[in-house]
Amino acid sequence: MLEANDGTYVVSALGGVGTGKSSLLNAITGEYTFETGDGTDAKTLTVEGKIKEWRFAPSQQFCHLIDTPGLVDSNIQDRHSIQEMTRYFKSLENGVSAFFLVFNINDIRLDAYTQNMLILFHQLLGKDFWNFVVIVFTHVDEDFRDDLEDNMDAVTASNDGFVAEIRRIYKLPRSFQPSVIFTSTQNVRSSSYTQRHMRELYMAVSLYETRNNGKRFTCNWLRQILTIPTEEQKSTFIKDSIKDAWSSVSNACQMQ
Ligand SMILES: Nc1nc2c(ncn2[C@@H]2O[C@H](COP(=O)(O)OP(=O)(O)OP(=O)(O)O)[C@@H](O)[C@H]2O)c(=O)[nH]1
Ligand SMILES: [Mg+2]
Repeated sequence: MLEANDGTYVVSALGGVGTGKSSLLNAITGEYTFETGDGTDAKTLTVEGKIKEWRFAPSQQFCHLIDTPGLVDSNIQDRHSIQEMTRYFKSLENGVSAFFLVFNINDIRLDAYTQNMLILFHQLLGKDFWNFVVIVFTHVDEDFRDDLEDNMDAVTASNDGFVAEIRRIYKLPRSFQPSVIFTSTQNVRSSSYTQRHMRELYMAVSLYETRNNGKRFTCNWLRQILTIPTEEQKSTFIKDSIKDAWSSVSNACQMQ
């Protein structure tokens, strides 16, 4: 069993149900590490972390991969999932190198539900969260790549693209230029196309480590949780914060 050390990259996949989070982490490891579903019902139900080698990195690199349940909508189940994620993240001494926000390229609308999900992360984790975000689009399979050109352009369009919209909605500075990776998660062992994208993803994380001067993501909220003496009090505090963040999400929606 591998153990994390200071050089181990810590990465987590976040996003809606069935977008390919578990498949993406599996592609990084080159093996079936996390269970995957069929994209309809939620498959990953708990937060799970594994330390593995980044299989197609240019040099040997270990990574602590954290798979999370897909968020479904603003409801009790999501609150529970976020509570579980918090429990896991607060136990990470070295912080997080990067969060992969995972979307399916066939569904690139920044709909209300996606916006709510992002507002919630923003509220709980703070603005600094965005400095650690890599945006990953799955389902860009090699055979269909040409047909998906329009969708890819719509993501990166500088004025009204997906990334520009995120910048506008969350009032992020122009310097918010996240790495955006378009990939397939399929057949990584045999497909040099998928392998190339896993290297690209690795380079994005490595770039963030350099850009953030080796400082990994943690935030006041997570630090605050660590100082609370008992597990029971921690749990109440986490629940209350999520409730507060959620009500500000609902208020924001009512105002729209
Ligand atoms: N063709 C294709 N299928 C993909 C790709 N990525 C994921 N899938 C399929 O999408 C379905 C859902 O993938 P998962 O990895 O289980 O998605 P998830 O986001 O972990 O889902 P939950 O855990 O339920 O939230 C599976 O059938 C995958 O095989 C991709 O890049 N290309
Ligand atoms: Mg999953």
